Parts: sequence; structure tokens; C-alpha cells
Amino acid sequence: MTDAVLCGLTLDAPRLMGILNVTPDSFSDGGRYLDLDAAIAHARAMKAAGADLIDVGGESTRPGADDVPVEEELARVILVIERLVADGLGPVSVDTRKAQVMREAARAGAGLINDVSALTFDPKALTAAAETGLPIVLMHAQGDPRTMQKAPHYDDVVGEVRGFLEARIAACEAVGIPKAKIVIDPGIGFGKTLQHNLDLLAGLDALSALGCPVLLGASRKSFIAKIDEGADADHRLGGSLAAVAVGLAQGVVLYRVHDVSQTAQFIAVWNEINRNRK
Ligand code: PT1
Repeated sequence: MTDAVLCGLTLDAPRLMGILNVTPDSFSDGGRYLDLDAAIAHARAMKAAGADLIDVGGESTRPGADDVPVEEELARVILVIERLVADGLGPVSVDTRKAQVMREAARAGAGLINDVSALTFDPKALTAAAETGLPIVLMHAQGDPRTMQKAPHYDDVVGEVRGFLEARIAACEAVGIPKAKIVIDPGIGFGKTLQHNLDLLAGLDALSALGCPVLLGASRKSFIAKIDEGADADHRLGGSLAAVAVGLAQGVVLYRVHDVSQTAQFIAVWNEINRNRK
């Protein structure tokens, strides 16, 4: 744990980022207005269940996903962010790789930028992120979402992810984003085989050594179904909690999750058991 503060959250205990996807594949059809109400209701439920912040994403970045035009992404996320903030459901993070979305989300009240490309996808993103003054999550990915699972390769996955994140921290510092505003993330499932994901989960300590809080996003990801063969996405809670457990053991402070109440309970009990053991 650290004494760091991030968009108003003290990181002296594990924190939960509840996932709010506002993409057509997660909110089927129906009008924007309906999507907005459903999104707000889901965020409210996650906050009530123990989420410390809500991560709003209008671009799917799971394997095979296509790029979304910026106007479409803005149409999906900006009203949602405004409503969340207005309804007191913040802090809100915006899951985006695009400079314009970062700027408009900041204006709408977002308190954190979460970029799965670590500000490398959009050449304007580094400057845009710096100008918002917001804290930023830098995540490692190999390749882009559409093709990243084709043939992931590393000689030393932990060393390469650590080296990449170290270089991105330096790039942020060079444009005036202080290290105190940076969170790092190994990018579970982003251009990684099962073995790469397992090596990263075993090597989270090596990332913490960079001196920034670590965020872990393993919730319901497909590596779980490679171990529990074929488990579909809404039957991966056990595996998701196993990943949280290795994170807790290595000082990870932020968890990006779908199943907020179950994860909050898992962390509370894990903490009590370990406190009593010490
Ligand atoms: C993540 C993350 C994210 N994951 C951060 N942001 C996604 N900071 C979106 C699969 O293998 O880990 N950290 N934003 C979702 N991406 C994926 C990737 C979803 C892989 C599913 C898989 O199933």
C-alpha cells in the first residue's frame, strides 16, 4: 500500500474500479436515452456494492475489437460521464486511447484517464493528457486490439512490460505529468498468451518497483477459460478472484472488475485473515 492519493482516493487500501462499458455489444439496441439510463443505473449499483470509481469505456479493446470513430466514442461516453458526476457517482475514469475524448471527458468531469495504449495510440494523446492535469493509467499492450492475440511474443515478458512502462513514465514526466499522477498496469490479455499472463501475475512486484501504484484488470478475461476449459465470460468469477489474490499478495492497490460486491467481500475477508495471521 502507499500514501498516494488519486482523484481523491487514498491508496492506503485496495480500491475497486467498476467497469461500465457503453458499447453497442454490451448495451444491445434501443435508443441512446435508454442506454444512458441503463448505464447510470449500473454504475449506481456498482457504487452501492463498493466500487471506489467507475471506468467508462466507449471503445471495446477486447481481442478482435474494431476501432471506433472519435465522434461515435464521444457520443457514447460524454453524456454518461456528465450524468455520473452530476449524480454524485464519481470519481469517473475514462477508458480511451483518443486525445479528443480525453479532453472532452475531462471537461465533462472525469477524474482519471485510463489508456490501454499508454498514450501511444494517438500521437496527440500525451499532450492532451498532460493538459487536462488529470492522473493517468498507463497500460502495456503488444499490438492493437484487433490483432494482438494472433502471435504474441516476448523473450522476457515481465522485463519487457516493465521496460515499456518505465519508458512511458519517462515520456509522461517529459511533458509535465508528475510520477505521483501515474498508475501502471501490465495489461492482462493484451497481446499475451496464457503463459505470458501467468508470468505477469507472478511478477507484479517487479512493476511495483517502478514506484507507481499498480492497477490489475483480469476480471472475466479469456485466460481463465484456458485453465477452466471453455468457461464462458459470466462464469469466470472464481478465476477473477484468484487473480485478485495474487495482486493483494504483491501490493496491487487498484482492481478493474465487473463483479464489485463479490470482489469487495473477497478483499475484506482476505485482509481480515491476513491481519489476524500477522
Ligand atoms: C485493463 C483493461 C482496461 N482491460 C486497463 N483498462 C480492458 N487499465 C479494458 C480477454 O482476454 O486490463 N486495464 N480496459 C478489457 N480488455 C480485454 C482484454 C477484455 C482481453 C477481455 C480480454 O478476454
